Amino acid sequence: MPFSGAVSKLRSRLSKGSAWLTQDLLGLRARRWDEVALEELETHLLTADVGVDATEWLIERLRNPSREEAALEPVEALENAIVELLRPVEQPLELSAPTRPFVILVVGVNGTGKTTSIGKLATRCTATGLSVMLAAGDTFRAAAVEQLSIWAERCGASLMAQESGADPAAVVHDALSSAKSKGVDVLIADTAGRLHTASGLMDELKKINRVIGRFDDSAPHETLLILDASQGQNALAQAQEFNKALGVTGLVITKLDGTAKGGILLAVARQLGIPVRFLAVGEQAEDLIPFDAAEFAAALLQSEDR
Ligand SMILES: Nc1nc2c(ncn2[C@@H]2O[C@H](COP(=O)(O)OP(=O)(O)OP(=O)(O)O)[C@@H](O)[C@H]2O)c(=O)[nH]1
Ligand SMILES: [Mg+2]
Repeated sequence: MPFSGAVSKLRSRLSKGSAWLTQDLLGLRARRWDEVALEELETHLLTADVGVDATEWLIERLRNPSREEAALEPVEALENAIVELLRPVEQPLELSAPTRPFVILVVGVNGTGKTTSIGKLATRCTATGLSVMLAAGDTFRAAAVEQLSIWAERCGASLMAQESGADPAAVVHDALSSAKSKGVDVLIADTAGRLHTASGLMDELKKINRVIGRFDDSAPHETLLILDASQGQNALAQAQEFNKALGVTGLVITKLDGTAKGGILLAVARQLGIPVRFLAVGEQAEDLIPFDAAEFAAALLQSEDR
């Protein structure tokens, strides 16, 4: 099984990036959640990108535990609360659509890991027997097509690309038309990185969206925003703007193997409520892990397998 051992991998990768709660909470492990400990926790959460909303929610949850929760060890009670907070955004990506292909439009700011995540996702799809086409909608960077074609070749996906500088909406249109005629199962469209504050570039994405919608009014079936966890609270601002412009239906949180504090997931869950489809913990195909709230909480707190 190429994708087994996700929990232990997540755990070891997060700890490589000195998992925020593991480190920060070691000193709290033996205590009760009294006001002093809660205050200390609050500071840790705020400095770990958790954000004010999610932090307040967690602190309130621990301050007013149910009877069963009050009997738990402090870290266990925190883990429970984190799972409860994250559960609503644990919604796996189901590749089912009324028509074929299932269309995934991938967006995000520069360098967050869009193209790499597409490669990993395509690999997952082809490994389960689905036919995949990649559309090179990043016509801005010449190297982008090359990068995508390496992934396509490696996993057996087909690739639709045009010369650099071409209209990305036209690339996606041609790819859709080809995918439809060939009966391809999944079409994944890459796009150039862009700042969420650049309105002209956001309009370009809306145009791609319209072109896809004209082809198939149920598409795109997934608008996937790629967020770099190491960008902390800025990732939240990105999500808000992309969501406003396009209606984001799923998130991939990348680079959780780096120096990221990981708390951004809690902020995203509390403030946006957009489904988190995958976590990325490295550059290889197998480093894309379907999001599981309990696994993530356990990995963060480095607790034992349950
Ligand atoms: N450590 C680590 N590196 C990652 C991860 N995801 C992507 N990268 C690396 O981050 C860099 C940027 O990734 P790309 O996939 O090119 O990002 P992009 O969003 O397509 O970038 P642009 O197209 O330039 O906007 C590359 O060096 C990737 O290998 C991850 O989960 N962990
Ligand atoms: Mg790219």
